[in-house]
Amino acid sequence: MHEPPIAQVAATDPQIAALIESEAQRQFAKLRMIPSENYVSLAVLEASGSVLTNKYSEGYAGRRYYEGQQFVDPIETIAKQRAQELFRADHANVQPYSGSPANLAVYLAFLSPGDTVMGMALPMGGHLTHGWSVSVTGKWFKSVQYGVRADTGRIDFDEVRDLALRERPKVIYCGGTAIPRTIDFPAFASVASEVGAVLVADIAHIAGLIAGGAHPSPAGHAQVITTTTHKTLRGPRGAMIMCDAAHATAIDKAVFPGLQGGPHDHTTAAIAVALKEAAAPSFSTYAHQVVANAKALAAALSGLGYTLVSGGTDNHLILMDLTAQEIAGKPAAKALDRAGIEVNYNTVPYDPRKPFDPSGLRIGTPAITTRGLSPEHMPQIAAWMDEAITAAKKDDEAVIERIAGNVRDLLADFPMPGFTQIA
Ligand code: DSN
Repeated sequence: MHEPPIAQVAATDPQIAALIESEAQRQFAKLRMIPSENYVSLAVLEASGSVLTNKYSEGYAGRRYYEGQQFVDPIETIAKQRAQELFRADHANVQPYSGSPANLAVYLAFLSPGDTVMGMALPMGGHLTHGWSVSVTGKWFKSVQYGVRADTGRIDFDEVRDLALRERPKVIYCGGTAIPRTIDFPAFASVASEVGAVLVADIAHIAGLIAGGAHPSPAGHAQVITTTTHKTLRGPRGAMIMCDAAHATAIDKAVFPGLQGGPHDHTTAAIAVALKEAAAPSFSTYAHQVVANAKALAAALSGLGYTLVSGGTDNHLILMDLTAQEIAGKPAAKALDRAGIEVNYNTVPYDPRKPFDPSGLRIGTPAITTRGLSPEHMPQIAAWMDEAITAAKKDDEAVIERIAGNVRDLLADFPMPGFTQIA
């Protein structure tokens, strides 16, 4: 049974209602370990499913192009203020629809087509919108990309500095989607200041860890901070841009009217709720537990002989390199999914295989931490992962099915917000 009940969807559209129910059941029964996913609270679910979806609000609080903003204006102002306080920023814009539009707004604010941007290459752990070749950010701008060292799996700041001095980018991005180590914001700030670039910290993956004090903050180092709101931060699907006062007008103009029309007010309200939750002491406990779980899982996987990029993790994610195994990332991820353990296949740095059939697995602990799992559960999860990968190599579906049952039994005792199991 889904909670809150979706009786109206069931009456109007039983087909979609049944699919939503099945997805809720799936989310309850699986170890969801895709590092960019989580479970939002019922409060966040309620706000994002509210009547605010009926409203148009182009513009900003007090300067809208539509009437009827008596309640939307304070909602957006509260969301902005909470973001500014939590991330210690002069200014926040909470309107970007998601992470890619947030990053595009940064390009619009500070670059013209053909200008140079520097970011981490996607296969090294960066993001599409940090200048990767297939993205508009790599097609319309001159993009120069840094990576990690093959021997350490970590960023080499001599390389970053040399590249910046040679290419003189106007914008430098730090952060990404598959970086298992702490991001050294002061080191990036020093390079950016040497070449006069705007430093943008994309903290989408680690925003919740930063809010909870489990990762250093880019505040005071990056002039601009972009983030999604739905990963470790545990809010609705959305994004924010935070910046210093000097860049506020450029960012606001770029988001609206530069790139977007009306903001999604229901999302804004849900972001406000999530930010309130993220400022509570219990969120700091969650953030530290996410990291403790990832470290415990990394230690257990290493102990079983698996190679981890950079040798381990400082944050919420683990990048497992299967190049030495007789199985690639994709079949391993599919077998794990059948075993009730949901991860995603991913490139590893210097991957000899193609991006759609890469050598790695990306594994994260935010969602299982929200469910209440703790470091003592991690050796068992690592053992199941190992068993499932070994079984996949031998086409042993019986083992995989047995693990899925074990996972279901374990998770039955850990509640999921938005779902009540009724026998
Ligand atoms: N697709 C997101 C992730 O999974 O990391 C980043 O945009």
